[in-house]
Amino acid sequence: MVSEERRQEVLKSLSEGVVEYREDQVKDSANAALEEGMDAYDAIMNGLAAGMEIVGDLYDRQEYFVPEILMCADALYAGLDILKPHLKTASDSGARGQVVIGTVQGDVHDIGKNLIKMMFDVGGFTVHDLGRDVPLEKFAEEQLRTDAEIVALSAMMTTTMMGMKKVIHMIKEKNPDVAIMLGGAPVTRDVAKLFGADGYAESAGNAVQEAIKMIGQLRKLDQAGMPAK
Ligand code: B12
Repeated sequence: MVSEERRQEVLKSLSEGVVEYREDQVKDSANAALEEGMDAYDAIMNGLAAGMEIVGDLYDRQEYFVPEILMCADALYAGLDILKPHLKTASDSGARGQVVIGTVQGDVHDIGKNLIKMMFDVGGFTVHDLGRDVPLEKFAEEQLRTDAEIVALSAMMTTTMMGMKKVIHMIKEKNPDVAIMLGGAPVTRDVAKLFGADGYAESAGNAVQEAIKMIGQLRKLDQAGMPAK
Protein backbone atom coordinates (compact mmCIF):
# COMPACT_ATOMS: atom_id res chain seq x y z
CA MET A 1 0.00 0.00 0.00
CA VAL A 2 1.51 3.38 -1.06
CA SER A 3 1.82 6.01 1.69
CA GLU A 4 -0.32 9.15 1.39
CA GLU A 5 2.85 11.23 1.18
CA ARG A 6 4.18 9.13 -1.72
CA ARG A 7 0.75 9.18 -3.42
CA GLN A 8 0.72 12.99 -3.32
CA GLU A 9 4.28 13.04 -4.68
CA VAL A 10 3.36 10.88 -7.68
CA LEU A 11 0.14 12.85 -8.37
CA LYS A 12 2.13 16.11 -8.26
CA SER A 13 4.72 14.72 -10.66
CA LEU A 14 1.96 13.57 -13.08
CA SER A 15 0.18 16.92 -12.94
CA GLU A 16 3.41 18.95 -13.33
CA GLY A 17 4.48 16.68 -16.20
CA VAL A 18 1.24 17.58 -18.06
CA VAL A 19 1.52 21.31 -17.26
CA GLU A 20 5.18 21.47 -18.38
CA TYR A 21 4.49 19.05 -21.28
CA ARG A 22 7.26 16.68 -20.08
CA GLU A 23 6.15 13.41 -21.64
CA ASP A 24 9.03 11.38 -20.14
CA GLN A 25 8.22 12.60 -16.63
CA VAL A 26 4.55 11.70 -17.14
CA LYS A 27 5.45 8.22 -18.42
CA ASP A 28 7.91 7.56 -15.56
CA SER A 29 5.37 8.74 -12.96
CA ALA A 30 2.57 6.67 -14.52
CA ASN A 31 4.77 3.55 -14.39
CA ALA A 32 5.82 4.39 -10.81
CA ALA A 33 2.15 4.74 -9.82
CA LEU A 34 1.42 1.25 -11.15
CA GLU A 35 4.58 -0.35 -9.70
CA GLU A 36 3.79 1.10 -6.27
CA GLY A 37 0.17 -0.13 -6.34
CA MET A 38 -1.64 3.20 -6.80
CA ASP A 39 -5.21 3.12 -8.23
CA ALA A 40 -5.05 3.90 -11.97
CA TYR A 41 -8.31 5.93 -11.81
CA ASP A 42 -6.84 8.07 -9.01
CA ALA A 43 -3.65 8.72 -11.02
CA ILE A 44 -5.68 9.65 -14.12
CA MET A 45 -8.22 11.96 -12.49
CA ASN A 46 -6.13 13.49 -9.66
CA GLY A 47 -2.86 13.53 -11.63
CA LEU A 48 -3.33 13.88 -15.38
CA ALA A 49 -6.77 15.57 -15.54
CA ALA A 50 -5.88 17.82 -12.59
CA GLY A 51 -2.83 18.97 -14.59
CA MET A 52 -5.03 19.84 -17.57
CA GLU A 53 -7.25 21.96 -15.32
CA ILE A 54 -4.15 24.04 -14.47
CA VAL A 55 -3.35 24.26 -18.20
CA GLY A 56 -6.86 25.67 -18.70
CA ASP A 57 -6.11 28.43 -16.16
CA LEU A 58 -2.78 29.25 -17.86
CA TYR A 59 -4.69 29.56 -21.14
CA ASP A 60 -7.23 31.84 -19.49
CA ARG A 61 -4.38 34.01 -18.16
CA GLN A 62 -2.86 34.07 -21.67
CA GLU A 63 0.36 32.47 -20.38
CA TYR A 64 -0.27 29.43 -22.59
CA PHE A 65 -1.57 29.33 -26.17
CA VAL A 66 -2.72 26.59 -28.55
CA PRO A 67 0.80 25.18 -29.26
CA GLU A 68 1.55 24.70 -25.54
CA ILE A 69 -1.89 23.19 -24.90
CA LEU A 70 -1.38 20.70 -27.71
CA MET A 71 1.90 19.55 -26.17
CA CYS A 72 0.22 19.29 -22.75
CA ALA A 73 -2.54 17.17 -24.32
CA ASP A 74 0.10 14.86 -25.87
CA ALA A 75 1.77 14.43 -22.47
CA LEU A 76 -1.61 13.65 -20.87
CA TYR A 77 -2.36 11.01 -23.52
CA ALA A 78 1.09 9.42 -23.03
CA GLY A 79 0.15 8.86 -19.38
CA LEU A 80 -3.39 7.76 -20.19
CA ASP A 81 -2.09 5.06 -22.57
CA ILE A 82 -0.04 3.56 -19.70
CA LEU A 83 -2.70 3.84 -16.98
CA LYS A 84 -5.95 3.05 -18.86
CA PRO A 85 -5.29 -0.71 -19.30
CA HIS A 86 -4.96 -0.95 -15.49
CA LEU A 87 -8.38 0.50 -14.65
CA LYS A 88 -10.59 -1.88 -12.68
CA THR A 89 -13.37 -2.98 -14.99
CA ALA A 90 -16.86 -4.08 -14.02
CA SER A 91 -17.04 -7.93 -14.01
CA ASP A 92 -20.02 -8.07 -16.37
CA SER A 93 -18.30 -6.10 -19.18
CA GLY A 94 -20.68 -4.89 -21.92
CA ALA A 95 -23.75 -6.16 -20.09
CA ARG A 96 -24.81 -2.75 -18.81
CA GLY A 97 -25.90 -1.48 -22.21
CA GLN A 98 -24.60 0.43 -25.18
CA VAL A 99 -23.48 4.07 -25.45
CA VAL A 100 -22.85 6.22 -28.53
CA ILE A 101 -20.40 9.04 -27.64
CA GLY A 102 -18.67 11.92 -29.45
CA THR A 103 -17.72 15.59 -29.42
CA VAL A 104 -20.12 17.62 -31.55
CA GLN A 105 -19.50 19.18 -34.94
CA GLY A 106 -16.96 22.04 -35.07
CA ASP A 107 -15.35 21.00 -31.75
CA VAL A 108 -12.02 19.11 -31.61
CA HIS A 109 -11.73 18.97 -27.80
CA ASP A 110 -11.69 15.25 -26.97
CA ILE A 111 -9.79 14.80 -23.70
CA GLY A 112 -12.94 15.15 -21.61
CA LYS A 113 -14.92 12.96 -24.00
CA ASN A 114 -12.23 10.28 -23.87
CA LEU A 115 -12.27 10.27 -20.05
CA ILE A 116 -16.06 9.82 -20.10
CA LYS A 117 -15.68 7.03 -22.67
CA MET A 118 -13.11 5.40 -20.42
CA MET A 119 -15.57 5.49 -17.48
CA PHE A 120 -18.30 3.87 -19.57
CA ASP A 121 -15.79 1.21 -20.70
CA VAL A 122 -14.77 0.34 -17.14
CA GLY A 123 -18.40 0.71 -16.02
CA GLY A 124 -19.37 -2.28 -18.13
CA PHE A 125 -20.96 -0.51 -21.15
CA THR A 126 -20.28 -1.20 -24.82
CA VAL A 127 -19.14 2.16 -26.22
CA HIS A 128 -19.40 3.31 -29.85
CA ASP A 129 -17.00 6.28 -30.06
CA LEU A 130 -17.63 8.62 -33.02
CA GLY A 131 -14.60 10.76 -32.12
CA ARG A 132 -14.53 14.56 -32.34
CA ASP A 133 -15.98 17.20 -34.68
CA VAL A 134 -18.80 14.70 -35.38
CA PRO A 135 -21.41 15.81 -37.96
CA LEU A 136 -24.64 16.28 -35.98
CA GLU A 137 -26.72 13.76 -37.98
CA LYS A 138 -24.13 11.02 -37.33
CA PHE A 139 -25.29 10.59 -33.72
CA ALA A 140 -28.87 9.70 -34.78
CA GLU A 141 -27.57 7.39 -37.53
CA GLU A 142 -25.27 5.53 -35.13
CA GLN A 143 -27.98 5.25 -32.48
CA LEU A 144 -30.32 3.61 -34.99
CA ARG A 145 -27.56 1.32 -36.29
CA THR A 146 -26.58 0.09 -32.79
CA ASP A 147 -29.92 0.49 -30.95
CA ALA A 148 -27.85 2.04 -28.12
CA GLU A 149 -29.79 3.01 -24.96
CA ILE A 150 -27.59 6.08 -24.32
CA VAL A 151 -26.20 8.86 -26.51
CA ALA A 152 -23.53 10.97 -24.76
CA LEU A 153 -22.62 14.35 -26.26
CA SER A 154 -19.57 16.47 -25.43
CA ALA A 155 -18.92 20.13 -26.29
CA MET A 156 -16.25 22.45 -24.90
CA MET A 157 -17.25 25.69 -26.61
CA THR A 158 -20.41 27.78 -26.22
CA THR A 159 -20.64 27.98 -30.02
CA THR A 160 -20.55 24.24 -30.65
CA MET A 161 -22.72 23.46 -27.62
CA MET A 162 -25.73 24.83 -29.53
CA GLY A 163 -25.48 21.84 -31.92
CA MET A 164 -26.46 19.54 -29.05
CA LYS A 165 -30.05 20.81 -29.19
CA LYS A 166 -30.34 19.78 -32.87
CA VAL A 167 -28.91 16.32 -32.12
CA ILE A 168 -31.43 15.77 -29.32
CA HIS A 169 -34.26 16.78 -31.64
CA MET A 170 -33.05 14.47 -34.45
CA ILE A 171 -32.77 11.46 -32.10
CA LYS A 172 -35.98 11.97 -30.07
CA GLU A 173 -37.95 12.45 -33.29
CA LYS A 174 -37.03 8.89 -34.35
CA ASN A 175 -36.74 7.25 -30.93
CA PRO A 176 -38.01 9.05 -27.79
CA ASP A 177 -36.84 6.18 -25.55
CA VAL A 178 -33.14 6.92 -26.03
CA ALA A 179 -31.46 8.48 -22.99
CA ILE A 180 -29.39 11.53 -24.01
CA MET A 181 -26.68 12.84 -21.71
CA LEU A 182 -24.70 16.07 -22.07
CA GLY A 183 -21.41 17.34 -20.68
CA GLY A 184 -18.46 19.70 -21.21
CA ALA A 185 -17.12 22.91 -19.69
CA PRO A 186 -19.86 25.32 -21.01
CA VAL A 187 -22.71 22.83 -20.34
CA THR A 188 -24.77 23.02 -17.12
CA ARG A 189 -27.68 20.99 -15.71
CA ASP A 190 -30.04 23.84 -16.65
CA VAL A 191 -28.76 23.97 -20.23
CA ALA A 192 -29.21 20.20 -20.50
CA LYS A 193 -32.80 20.52 -19.27
CA LEU A 194 -33.45 23.45 -21.61
CA PHE A 195 -32.18 21.44 -24.60
CA GLY A 196 -34.45 18.49 -23.67
CA ALA A 197 -31.68 16.11 -22.58
CA ASP A 198 -32.30 13.32 -20.03
CA GLY A 199 -29.09 13.69 -18.08
CA TYR A 200 -25.97 15.72 -17.33
CA ALA A 201 -22.79 15.11 -15.43
CA GLU A 202 -20.16 17.64 -14.47
CA SER A 203 -17.23 15.24 -14.64
CA ALA A 204 -16.08 11.67 -15.22
CA GLY A 205 -16.53 11.00 -11.54
CA ASN A 206 -20.33 10.79 -11.65
CA ALA A 207 -21.03 10.20 -15.34
CA VAL A 208 -21.72 6.46 -15.07
CA GLN A 209 -23.98 6.77 -12.02
CA GLU A 210 -25.93 9.49 -13.82
CA ALA A 211 -26.22 7.23 -16.89
CA ILE A 212 -27.54 4.30 -14.86
CA LYS A 213 -30.06 6.60 -13.12
CA MET A 214 -31.17 7.94 -16.52
CA ILE A 215 -31.78 4.45 -17.98
CA GLY A 216 -33.66 3.47 -14.79
CA GLN A 217 -35.99 6.48 -15.12
CA LEU A 218 -36.65 5.83 -18.82
CA ARG A 219 -37.36 2.13 -18.17
CA LYS A 220 -39.77 3.08 -15.33
CA LEU A 221 -41.61 5.47 -17.72
CA ASP A 222 -41.68 2.66 -20.29
CA GLN A 223 -43.17 0.15 -17.84
CA ALA A 224 -45.81 2.69 -16.82
CA GLY A 225 -46.65 2.97 -20.53
CA MET A 226 -45.91 6.72 -20.28
CA PRO A 227 -44.26 8.47 -23.28
CA ALA A 228 -40.72 9.69 -22.62
CA LYS A 229 -40.52 13.45 -22.28
C1 B12 B 1 -6.91 21.36 -24.22
C2 B12 B 1 -7.66 22.53 -24.87
C3 B12 B 1 -7.56 22.68 -26.27
C4 B12 B 1 -6.80 21.71 -27.16
C5 B12 B 1 -7.67 20.42 -27.33
C6 B12 B 1 -6.81 19.15 -27.37
C7 B12 B 1 -7.67 17.89 -27.29
N1 B12 B 1 -7.20 16.79 -27.86
O1 B12 B 1 -8.76 17.90 -26.71
C8 B12 B 1 -6.65 22.50 -28.49
C9 B12 B 1 -5.30 23.18 -28.47
C10 B12 B 1 -6.80 21.70 -29.78
C11 B12 B 1 -7.71 23.58 -28.32
C12 B12 B 1 -8.17 24.36 -29.39
C13 B12 B 1 -9.07 25.40 -29.24
N2 B12 B 1 -9.64 25.85 -28.10
CO1 B12 B 1 -9.42 24.95 -26.38
N3 B12 B 1 -9.12 24.46 -24.60
C14 B12 B 1 -8.40 23.47 -24.08
C15 B12 B 1 -8.44 23.57 -22.51
C16 B12 B 1 -7.17 24.30 -22.10
C17 B12 B 1 -8.54 22.30 -21.67
C18 B12 B 1 -9.78 21.38 -22.01
C19 B12 B 1 -9.54 20.03 -21.37
O2 B12 B 1 -9.16 19.08 -22.02
N4 B12 B 1 -9.75 19.97 -20.01
C20 B12 B 1 -9.42 18.75 -19.25
C21 B12 B 1 -10.58 17.76 -19.32
C22 B12 B 1 -10.30 16.58 -18.40
O3 B12 B 1 -11.75 18.44 -18.77
P1 B12 B 1 -13.05 18.70 -19.64
O4 B12 B 1 -12.71 18.71 -21.05
O5 B12 B 1 -13.76 19.85 -19.07
O6 B12 B 1 -13.95 17.38 -19.44
C23 B12 B 1 -14.54 17.09 -18.22
C24 B12 B 1 -15.95 17.69 -18.03
O7 B12 B 1 -16.20 18.82 -18.80
C25 B12 B 1 -16.88 16.54 -18.33
N5 B12 B 1 -17.28 16.28 -19.72
C26 B12 B 1 -16.70 16.65 -20.89
N6 B12 B 1 -17.36 16.13 -21.94
C27 B12 B 1 -18.40 15.40 -21.43
C28 B12 B 1 -19.43 14.65 -22.05
C29 B12 B 1 -20.38 14.02 -21.24
C30 B12 B 1 -21.50 13.22 -21.89
C31 B12 B 1 -20.33 14.12 -19.82
C32 B12 B 1 -21.36 13.45 -18.96
C33 B12 B 1 -19.31 14.88 -19.18
C34 B12 B 1 -18.37 15.50 -20.01
O8 B12 B 1 -16.15 15.41 -17.85
C35 B12 B 1 -14.78 15.55 -18.26
C36 B12 B 1 -13.87 14.76 -17.33
O9 B12 B 1 -14.07 15.05 -15.99
C37 B12 B 1 -9.73 24.47 -22.32
C38 B12 B 1 -9.76 25.30 -21.02
C39 B12 B 1 -10.83 24.83 -20.02
N7 B12 B 1 -10.82 25.44 -18.91
O10 B12 B 1 -11.64 23.96 -20.27
C40 B12 B 1 -9.70 25.36 -23.59
C41 B12 B 1 -11.04 25.89 -24.16
C42 B12 B 1 -12.13 24.85 -24.10
N8 B12 B 1 -10.70 26.14 -25.58
C43 B12 B 1 -11.25 27.24 -26.04
C44 B12 B 1 -11.07 27.74 -27.37
C45 B12 B 1 -11.75 29.10 -27.68
C46 B12 B 1 -10.28 27.04 -28.32
C47 B12 B 1 -9.93 27.54 -29.76
C48 B12 B 1 -11.03 28.27 -30.57
C49 B12 B 1 -8.65 28.40 -29.64
C50 B12 B 1 -8.17 28.97 -30.97
N9 B12 B 1 -8.21 30.22 -31.04
O11 B12 B 1 -7.81 28.28 -31.87
C51 B12 B 1 -9.56 26.19 -30.46
C52 B12 B 1 -10.87 25.54 -31.05
C53 B12 B 1 -10.64 24.27 -31.75
C54 B12 B 1 -11.96 23.58 -32.07
N10 B12 B 1 -12.51 23.77 -33.24
O12 B12 B 1 -12.51 22.89 -31.21
C55 B12 B 1 -12.11 27.94 -25.00
C56 B12 B 1 -13.65 27.77 -25.22
C57 B12 B 1 -14.39 29.05 -24.83
C58 B12 B 1 -15.89 28.85 -24.94
N11 B12 B 1 -16.56 28.74 -23.85
O13 B12 B 1 -16.43 28.73 -26.01
C59 B12 B 1 -11.55 27.32 -23.65
C60 B12 B 1 -12.60 27.24 -22.52
C61 B12 B 1 -10.38 28.21 -23.21
C62 B12 B 1 -10.81 29.62 -22.79
N12 B12 B 1 -10.92 29.81 -21.54
O14 B12 B 1 -11.09 30.42 -23.59
N13 B12 B 1 -8.12 23.69 -27.03
